Amino acid sequence: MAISTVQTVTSTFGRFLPSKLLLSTQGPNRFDELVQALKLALGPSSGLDSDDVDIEYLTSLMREYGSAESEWSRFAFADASRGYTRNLVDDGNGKSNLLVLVWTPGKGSPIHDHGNAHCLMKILKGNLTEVRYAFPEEGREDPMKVISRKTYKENDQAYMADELGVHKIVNEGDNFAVSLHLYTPPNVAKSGCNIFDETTGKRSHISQCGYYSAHGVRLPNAV
Ligand code: 2CO
Ligand code: FE2
Repeated sequence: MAISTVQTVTSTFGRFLPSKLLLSTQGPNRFDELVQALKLALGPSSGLDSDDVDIEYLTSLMREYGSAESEWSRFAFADASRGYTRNLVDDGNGKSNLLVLVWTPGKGSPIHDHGNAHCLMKILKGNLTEVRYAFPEEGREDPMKVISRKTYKENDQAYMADELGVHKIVNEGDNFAVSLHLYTPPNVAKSGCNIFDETTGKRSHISQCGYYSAHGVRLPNAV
């Protein structure tokens, strides 16, 4: 992108970014600023999974962002043949996975866990319903127990982790919905996750939770 005019801005996230940013005439993209702020908050690459991330601070950064579709639409690939698409935005110096998920109307995810990682979710567009279940005991065959059901709207935020159970997300609306998810550490990207059968609680391990696109580019043979 040509930078024809140089502007100086101090953004909302300015204290975490260099105080002067060079921006195109199109003005600041606050989504890109959020991505950079999250990356900075996670710290430099250490080659190790960090357990000492400040989830409250990451949550506050995501909360400060007010969704503007033009800012994130380049990551949002829709595919009505799937429940949802997983689109990689950033890997946070190897410390996280930041994904834009695009949810097909009337469809959703299987019930799944989060690989012992933190999951921060923010709605960018539309409404999404989360159904939480108690984490099923391994070896038992029982119908899964619903512990909560909540519908989130644009700019709402949620936190999920295995200690809170497992969940599925469903788009009950008539239009595609979009959400932003930060996972840290990136355990699921490395080792997959478990999905669960609602009627028996039986788990199956999914080793490849792949991406439909990465950094705004559609991946051929996406899983
Ligand atoms: N965890 C699911 C995934 O990454 C999406 S549901 O929200 O956590 O595919
Ligand atoms: Fe999830």
